[in-house]
Amino acid sequence: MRAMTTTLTKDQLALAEVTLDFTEEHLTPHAVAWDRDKHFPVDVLRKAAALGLGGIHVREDHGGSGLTRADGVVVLEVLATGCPSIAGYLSIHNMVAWMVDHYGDDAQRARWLPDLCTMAALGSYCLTEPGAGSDAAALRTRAVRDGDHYVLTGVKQFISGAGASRVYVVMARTGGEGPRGISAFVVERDDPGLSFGPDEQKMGWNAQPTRQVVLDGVRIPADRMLGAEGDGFRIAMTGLNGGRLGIAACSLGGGRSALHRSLAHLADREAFGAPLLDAQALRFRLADMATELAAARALVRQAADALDAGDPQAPQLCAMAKRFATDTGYAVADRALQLHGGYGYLSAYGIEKIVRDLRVHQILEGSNEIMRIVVARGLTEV
Ligand code: FAD
Ligand code: 2MC
Repeated sequence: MRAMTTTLTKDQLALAEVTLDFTEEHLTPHAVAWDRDKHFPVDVLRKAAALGLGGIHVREDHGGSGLTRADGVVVLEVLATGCPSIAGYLSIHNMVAWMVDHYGDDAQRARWLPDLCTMAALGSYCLTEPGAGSDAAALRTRAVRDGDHYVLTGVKQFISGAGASRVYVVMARTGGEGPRGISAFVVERDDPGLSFGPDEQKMGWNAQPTRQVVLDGVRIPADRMLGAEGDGFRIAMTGLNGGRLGIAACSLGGGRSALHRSLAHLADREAFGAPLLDAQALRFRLADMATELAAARALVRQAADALDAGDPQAPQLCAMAKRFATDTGYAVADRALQLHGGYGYLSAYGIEKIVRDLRVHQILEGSNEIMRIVVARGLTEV
């Protein structure tokens, strides 16, 4: 899986090499067992952080790597060839770290970034609620000002890393209805009144916890607010632009792994007196899988460049890339399962796990229907 014909820079190729070595040593051999045992390997995440992957887009003064989005999608794609679930969590953690870096003041950056970058502290992103998923601006968690404090009350649903994380970026309502009434806060795991629901039983993404975050009168100092009052929705959405690229890259990695496993399987498996790889119908299928992944990768990189350049069309491009790459990654993984015959259906081969892991990428960080809404709005506003 080392060879990759791309337009990567020399530095990006070196980054991909280092990340692949890490992936092959620390992720790939364990991914099936972590999925089976629902094990969240925090020790391995900290090893990734030692390579600079805990603060990929964080500035260097507090321990970040200061890399671009174009670099980040290379890293996440490679990590996801080993385990999409762990790469997906790393993408979310890095979204949180970037939000603290980008919107935090000096004191906030100094307080949270060093531990986020080493992953001594893990991060979680808390937007979704039981009654507000796609329509995120309808969220009902309230933050009420009380002297020098805010008191937060509400429930956040489906929070990745919840319970294990120490730093929670929570979007809560400080004003009236709609997006402008929302502010962003950092809540810490030890803040009194914070608790967690049970770990959800899921189809995939089993190597990381997904739990409710329950805020029952959590009283935090006013200096926990990120950015200004009323800026929370914009902060949340800006974070998600990069997050959506990360999830898109994870789908590319899962799809790439499924493709390479299929190639190896068809070369090895004999039927009707010849390796299955000799069958043109199957070779054509591999060719289509490779072509579609390459097209998705090009779009992901274009969107990453747009985000790096501050292009006003970047949110739409990130949405296009998320929609297209997550649909493509899933379709490629599903076809890879078929190419494996009955073995694809067995857990030990790792293919059905990739299918299960990639399925949720079409739903989270904005479902693919919501991505179409974002893209279409961009078209009609031009
Ligand atoms: P709904 O909003 O109820 O949507 C149901 C269906 O209707 C979907 O297919 C949707 O696309 C479609 N739909 C909705 N509105 C429209 C429309 N206007 N037009 C067309 N179709 C529409 N959230 C976080 O904040 N932090 C996390 O860390 C996090 N991690 C997650 C991890 C997992 C494993 C999962 C499953 C979810 C996670 N989420 C997280 C939540 C995720 O972002 C939401 O599930 C997602 O945004 C969809 O919201 P919903 O589930 O409420 O679906
Ligand atoms: N980038 C920058 N700004 C954005 C933006 C984006 N991608 N999307 C919206 N905004 C701004 C928008 O410009 C507007 O700003 P202003 O008030 O200055 O005009 C403001 O945010 C409000 O936006 P809208 O008027 O478009 O708000 P609306 O309520 O109509 O819908 C929608 C916005 C549907 C795009 C948004 O609710 C959405 O993205 N929903 C999906 C929710 C989601 O992605 N959840 C993911 C949870 S995290 C997760 O799943 C994980 C695994 C971590």
